[in-house]
Amino acid sequence: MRLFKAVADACVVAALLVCALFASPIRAETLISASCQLPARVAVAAPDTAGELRIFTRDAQGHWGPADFEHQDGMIVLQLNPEKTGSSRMYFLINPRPHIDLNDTKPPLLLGVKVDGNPLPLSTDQHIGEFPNPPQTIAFGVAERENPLDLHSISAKINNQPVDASHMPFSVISLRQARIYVLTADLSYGKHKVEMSVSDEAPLPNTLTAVVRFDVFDATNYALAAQGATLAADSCLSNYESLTSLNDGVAYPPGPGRLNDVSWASADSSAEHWLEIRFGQTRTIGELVVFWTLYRGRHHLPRETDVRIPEGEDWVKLDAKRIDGSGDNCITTFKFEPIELDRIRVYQGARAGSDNAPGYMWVTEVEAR
Ligand SMILES: [Ca+2]
Ligand SMILES: [Ca+2]
Repeated sequence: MRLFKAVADACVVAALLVCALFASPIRAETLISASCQLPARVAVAAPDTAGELRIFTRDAQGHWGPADFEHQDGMIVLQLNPEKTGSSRMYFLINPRPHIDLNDTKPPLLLGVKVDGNPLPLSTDQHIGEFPNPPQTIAFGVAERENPLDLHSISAKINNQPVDASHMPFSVISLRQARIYVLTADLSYGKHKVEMSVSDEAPLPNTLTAVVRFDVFDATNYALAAQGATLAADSCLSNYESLTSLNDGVAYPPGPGRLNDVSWASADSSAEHWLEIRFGQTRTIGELVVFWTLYRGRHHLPRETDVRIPEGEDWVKLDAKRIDGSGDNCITTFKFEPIELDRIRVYQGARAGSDNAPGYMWVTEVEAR
């Protein structure tokens, strides 16, 4: 009995809230949603327009049909019947526009995707490759069969950040067809994800989302996996066995975490540590850049580090100028006379890591050019 009263009270509160929201007369198409677990009645002010009042509600199968209501003294009284609709969440649509297909459950269609004018396969989520320069524009052709497109719903994100309207122009071909452009020319090196969304004008909108992914790489950086390079290391700290994040072009990974998805750490030991870049072919190299890991404000820049090249079975130190970054640039740049080679190593001296972690080497990215 106590439970019954609590639920009944909740229904009354819901009803009062709906009434408060619609104290002024309804003029245009209006969607009302109400939550109630027991039969109840909700009164809302009636539209002040003349003509027939049309009110629809959704049944348990999601179909819209005429709603039970009374119209008197300028008020509409709606019957909330959760048993009949099969859900505690009920929807009422008052005076829908005549051309709207209420039972539309399909999102707009993707008609085509183009990158800088070149058509791509028709897919709502695709990786389109690696580029030395970012694309200028990604264009999405969209069409809606059942209802008009809701042009106010058009949105885009680049790397999960909302795109400003000035970088997302669109052209309207008809009420049901549009071309939406996302401008991507300003992107830097690394992995990118461009996401576009658009909805239809169904009472409960259906949304199309299309995603295009690509990588932008520095064409002068021969250490990149995209350039055919692979990596090797003397050892790995537990759970840091993968080296793939060290030559993926992302030198400044987002977020505070520095796990193996964005960095590699050697074993914590008293040995020298090294990371080897295997170019896969002979390259002319005169600069090696190491992005050491910066974690929770602590730099893991080693006290001793050098570059070595193969000589027979040995690795010999290269006469290189070492330039360390400052501030948040936890970087060492080695500069030397350009030399032809197919592999090169960066070493960290024995127990010569950072002051707070001398036994291991911790790197986020390497570049060679
Ligand atoms: Ca639709
Ligand atoms: Ca990286």
